[in-house]
Amino acid sequence: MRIDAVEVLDVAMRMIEPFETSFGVEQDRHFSVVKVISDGVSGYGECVAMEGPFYNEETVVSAKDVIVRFLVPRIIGKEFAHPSELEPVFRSVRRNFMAKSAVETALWDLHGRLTEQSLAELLGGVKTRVDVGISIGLQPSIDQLMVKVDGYITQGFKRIKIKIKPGSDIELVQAIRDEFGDVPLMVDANSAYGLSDVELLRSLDDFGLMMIEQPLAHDDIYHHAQLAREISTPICLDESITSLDDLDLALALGACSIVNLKVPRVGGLSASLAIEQRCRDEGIALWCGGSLESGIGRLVNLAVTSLPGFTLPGDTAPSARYFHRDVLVDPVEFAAPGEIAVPSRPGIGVEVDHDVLAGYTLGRLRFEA
Ligand code: OSB
Ligand code: MG
Repeated sequence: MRIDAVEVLDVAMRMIEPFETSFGVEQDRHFSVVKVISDGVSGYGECVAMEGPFYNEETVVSAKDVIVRFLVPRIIGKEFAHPSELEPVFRSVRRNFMAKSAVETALWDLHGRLTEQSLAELLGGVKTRVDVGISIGLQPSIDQLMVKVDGYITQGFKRIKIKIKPGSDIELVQAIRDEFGDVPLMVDANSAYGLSDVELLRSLDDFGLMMIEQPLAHDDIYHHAQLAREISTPICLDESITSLDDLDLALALGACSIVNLKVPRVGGLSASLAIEQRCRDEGIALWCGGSLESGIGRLVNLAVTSLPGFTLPGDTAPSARYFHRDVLVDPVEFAAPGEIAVPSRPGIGVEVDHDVLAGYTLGRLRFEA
């Protein structure tokens, strides 16, 4: 495929409700959609960078700058036989994984559409349906959290994840256990604790949690390994794993027994394939995280989850959990309670609804070869 043109759209979508974590609140999703065009066929990719540099170092604006000034010039007018050829092309740009992923996943979608293969097929996916969990943001009160948990259990989500932070942790878990018994439950701290909180973190051991996600700092694999020896709740790393090298370090040190893979956090699907393979080889449990995506990024997550290494339910909820109207012709929905069918049509598998996307689009840059 020769990249004839690239468009970078500024898109704004308001979520149905705010999503609060230990690092902040997000309700208005503002993001770049990258459209790569070859032979009149378009592939789409979504940039999931948040408004501020709090989950990782990227922002909506910084990622767009990297895409427009450093990534688009590396692909425009160029010929690629396969999206895996992008890795060496982008290597000289350090990190900026979400920016790279937006372009890289657009190329995978384009390649799938041009060769009439689904993304899942291209990746080597084996599942036709995937199990889905829910990630619930911090709530204004425990009562409101209980209402949410009740609703999501009723809808059939296969596991419940709640966000925690110092001052909002043990009592939330206790309340859920009291009210909902042994429902599959996990917590995500988004780096809100330190090693000095080991006593508190150890008190979570009594609740039979599936895992605690990213308790310590994003760049602190070493102390996660120390913490893993002090508590019995399995540790899952999210922010700390930005590459296969990070994963190898974490595994060598014993810092985690479970991995949350987010395609954008590691720079795209080639890196995701390598991480999935390593987790499989090492017998490490793996699941697909989410970044409050629109349908474009959501379909990528579903495709990658069809790989055999993804052994636990992911944060890949249906479109309606986030948006009243997604940007796809057919929104992502449950095929059965807690299960989503992996799209089998070419590329990401569902057509982008151009009118709906245009309605959310604030501006557009177009680059021609
Ligand atoms: O840590 O997994 C996280 C959302 C934004 C930033 C970080 C995280 C999250 C989520 C939401 O947990 C997952 C989703 O439903 O998309
Ligand atoms: Mg997380």
